[in-house]
Amino acid sequence: MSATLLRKCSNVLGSNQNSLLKMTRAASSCGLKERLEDLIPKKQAQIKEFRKLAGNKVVGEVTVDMMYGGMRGIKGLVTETSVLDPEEGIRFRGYTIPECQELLPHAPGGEEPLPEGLFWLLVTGEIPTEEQVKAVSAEWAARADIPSHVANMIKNFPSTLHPMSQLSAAVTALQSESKFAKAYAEGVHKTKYWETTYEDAMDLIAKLPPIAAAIYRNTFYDGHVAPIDSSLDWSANYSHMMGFTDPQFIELMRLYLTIHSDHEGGNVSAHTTHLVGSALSDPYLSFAAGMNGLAGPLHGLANQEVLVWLTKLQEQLGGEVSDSELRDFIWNTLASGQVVPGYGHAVLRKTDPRYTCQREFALKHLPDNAIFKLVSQLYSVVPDVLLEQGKAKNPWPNVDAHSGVLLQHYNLKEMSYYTVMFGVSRALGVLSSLVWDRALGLPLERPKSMSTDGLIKLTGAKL
Ligand code: AMX
Repeated sequence: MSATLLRKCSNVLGSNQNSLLKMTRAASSCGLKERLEDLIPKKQAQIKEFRKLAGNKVVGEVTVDMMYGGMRGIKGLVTETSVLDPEEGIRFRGYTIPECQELLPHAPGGEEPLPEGLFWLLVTGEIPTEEQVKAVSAEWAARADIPSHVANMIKNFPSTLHPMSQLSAAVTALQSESKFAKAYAEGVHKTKYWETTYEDAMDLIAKLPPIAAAIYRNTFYDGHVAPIDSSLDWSANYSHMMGFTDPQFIELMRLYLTIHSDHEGGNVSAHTTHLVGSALSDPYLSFAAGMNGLAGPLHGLANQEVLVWLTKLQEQLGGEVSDSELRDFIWNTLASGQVVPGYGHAVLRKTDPRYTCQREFALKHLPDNAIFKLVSQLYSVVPDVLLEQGKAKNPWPNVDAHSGVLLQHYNLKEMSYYTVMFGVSRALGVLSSLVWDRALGLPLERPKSMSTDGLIKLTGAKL
């Protein structure tokens, strides 16, 4: 550890540093923050130069249908952390999911990537070393304390309050800890915004497992949450706090928390976090807003909806189901004006690679599981029905078609909780983007809207 690094870390800790362990944790954080300090001016200079050269180049067109059609296909956002190709699926900083599985550090004896490594990759664009990833794990464990008002608030929520509402409310209440809000109130210079955004992002990511675990334990069990173990990684701690210690479940969590993290900038949770952050609302408020969007059934809540739908299907049709019975069930869903949850996507036009890697996990670890077999059978039936119906642009499964069955297998049966886990993972993507938003000085987001009358006039349409 260099002298400068140590000095910085001492500053972070202040005068009440009480152990070498604490100092090492702070130093590790400085590693990632220092990397950013190095990268940010380079990116700022690149964008300045690029805008000088190409600032007035046209990158797309906007049609009337796009305006009424949820802005599909309009290129209007810059997001550095990941890009979604309709045919290929997600790339995190240029790396596909299989590449991340191979290249990102694993836990000892494990095969799945540690989400800490994915976070480092999203923030810096670089594959971290094992040491760097261990340092992030230690850092997050060290920052995981939640204030008593948030712990008490969660304890007092009625178990009838949806876990996503609990998450959103708890994160909003955690805003009392925002270093960004404090620095802003004290008049910090705008060039320094990213530094406290980074601190808030690290704190919030660290505190999400204890918050999410408390929501789980309070809503469905006795409220007891195991304490943070500073020797464990983020996913292992989250699993233990929820009450799950099976090493295979913890491996699943590492995969789950990695693949749900980011899906470029336009999806509802990422876009909302970015939009709210653009008003300089702090990372807690921005992320809570993103979680309110993730809680919608067309977005993150689809993982709950899939299980609810599968359960109905099993109740109605029993265990062994023929393809033709499945087809009828799917057609009934469509005829009643509902969507088939877990299928379709606003951008993707092929099977979601996040579905595929979960399927591979299932083939390896639970090939004989009855619901997995049903999910596989649906994979061979649903796309044909959706194609025959001819409405959905993408008849293939998305991430949510598969996640629930894996959780069910390891006894995490409470479907209404599934979107909270998605949310814990999503923090990695949207908060690393928020750090870059402030580092690049992205302004208040404010697209132009028009009325129908104004559009008719503009297009000269004769009605
Ligand atoms: N079942 C039934 N109908 C579907 C469908 C599905 N799975 N997917 C799309 N459609 C319908 C749409 O509802 C729309 O119907 P309309 O013309 O009557 O309004 C039509 O097909 C065209 O839609 P699209 O352009 O293909 O999709 P979209 O971009 O408007 O919406 C999505 C994308 C994901 C909301 C949609 O596919 C859907 O509702 N899927 C089911 C819910 C789901 O799985 N959501 C999770 C997505 C992933 C995530 O964010 N976690």
